[in-house]
Order: sequence, then C-alpha cells, then structure tokens
Amino acid sequence: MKHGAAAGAQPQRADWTIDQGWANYSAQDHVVWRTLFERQSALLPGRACDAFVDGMRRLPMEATAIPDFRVLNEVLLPRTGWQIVAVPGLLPDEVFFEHLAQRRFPAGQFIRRADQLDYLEEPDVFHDVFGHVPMLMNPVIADFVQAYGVGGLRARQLGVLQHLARVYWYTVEFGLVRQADGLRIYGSGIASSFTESVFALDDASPNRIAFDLERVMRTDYRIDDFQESYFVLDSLDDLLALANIDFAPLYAKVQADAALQPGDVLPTDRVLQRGTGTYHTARSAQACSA
Ligand code: HBI
Ligand code: FE
Repeated sequence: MKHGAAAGAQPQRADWTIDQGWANYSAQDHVVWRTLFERQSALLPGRACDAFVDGMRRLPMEATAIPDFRVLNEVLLPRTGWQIVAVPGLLPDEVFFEHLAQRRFPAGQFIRRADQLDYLEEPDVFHDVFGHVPMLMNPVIADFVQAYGVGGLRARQLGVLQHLARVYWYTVEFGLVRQADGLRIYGSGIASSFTESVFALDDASPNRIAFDLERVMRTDYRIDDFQESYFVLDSLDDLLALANIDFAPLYAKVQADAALQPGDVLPTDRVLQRGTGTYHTARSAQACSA
C-alpha cells in the first residue's frame, strides 16, 4: 500500500472529505463488496481476534451492499466517539493525522475492481470499512488510533514520522495478538486480505516476534507484499500503555540506530516463531529472474 496522497490529486474540501454518494455505487460495486465480504466472513472465524468479531457483530454491515457510512456512524459514534468520513484515496500526512486526532476515520469511498480482489494499491472501502471499522468499535483501539493521530501531528513536526508510521503498520495494519485459544489477527491490513489472513497465521515463512515498541520503531516494513515479520501483542490492552507514553525520548534513541530490515531477528527478540523466509526468498528470486 502506498503512502501519502496520489501526486497531483486536488481535494474538493480542505480536509479532503467527499460525500460517499452511496446511491452512486453501481451494481458491480456491490457485487465486488459481496464477494470480498463473503470470502473473508467464511475465512476469519478462528483467525480474527475476539475484538474484531465482537465489533463486527455490533455493526449493521452485511454482504448484500457496500455500507452507507451514515448508517454505520449511528452505531460507531455512540460506542467509541469515532465516525467514518469518505475520502477519495490516500491523504497527505497532516490531513490524515488531523482526522484521526479528531476521531474521524478517513475511509476510501471507492471499491476495487473485480480483477483486483487480491491486490490493492490504495485502501478502498473494503479495506477501510471491513478491516478497520470493527476494530474502532473496541475502546482500546479507538483510543490508540486517536493517540496515533495526535502523535503523528507531533512526530511530523519533529521529523520522525517514519518511526511512528512503523508502529501503526505493525499494529493497526498488521498486528497479531495472543489469545488463550491461539494467535489471532487484529491488524486491518491482514483482516481485509484473503491471502494474508492465511499467510500471517499459518505460513512457516514469516517471523512472529513479541511486540516491543522500540524494536518496532526501528523496523522497516513491506508495502508491496506480505510482511516478513509479524509482531504479537500479549493483549490489546498493551496498546493502552502505548497510547499514554511520551514517544519523544524514544525517537531520540531510535534516530541514532540504523533501521532494521523487515526480516531481521535480534538476539534480544522474544521470538514466538522464527520464520523460514522461504516465501520472500522465492519472491526475490522471481523478481531477479523476471
Ligand atoms: N498515511 N499519510 C497517510 N495517509 C493515509 O491516507 C493513510 C496513511 N496511513 C495508513 C492509511 N492511510 C490506511 O491505514 C487507511 O486504511 C486509513
Ligand atoms: Fe489501513
């Protein structure tokens, strides 16, 4: 997934929001939604964390049609103070973080084409609404994502945004959490992806490493493929601690260290499962021979 707004895109409004225009979705758009929704809904039981399942259960979100954000907001707003706003695509950093800081979640208004089911350049309405919104029904995640928005505005001024973006990436987008009944998905990038929902939990290739804030802040990530490492929380409540600490001293410390590669494993890591790396080795071999 790319970062930042598509070059040259001009917003209708200063905050880049647009009307969702629910009535303008085509029958084909709703068919793509239904395909994605039914596929994930069949796959996620036993893979999605309890918070995701609980959030989804409380939301008026069905397979039959792309949800109207106004209808979802009638449930989401009273529950955690969040509301979904429609946007045309990726937003500039300062616009994105300002929305999050105000508990407005910028969801892509568009949906991918039928021939793009498994790969997406930018977050569309399925990634944002199916992947992110059920987690925003959870008070801990709701507070964490708002804190991320506030932190992002500050990190941008400090020039350390990339360190904070890694924290978001390895939690809100691609995080795993341990439950009594096993590893579960809470990251929206995984929960909205058919292939990565399998890879992240079942494949022997990726590392699965206990989440450590400083370690994650140092670790680069993949935007073009599955992650090489997934970081695992012992509980979603661990994110609350993150939402309330001052990152500034950490930024200074991490600034001095060289970035870690996505597939690195450190002797100081609490490694739950050391990956074989075979998936990414094969992919880079393919790339070389292409
Ligand atoms: N960062 N600057 C920026 N702009 C975005 O629109 C954005 C992002 N990071 C993550 C992200 N969007 C996705 O998680 C969306 O699903 C919200
Ligand atoms: Fe996302």
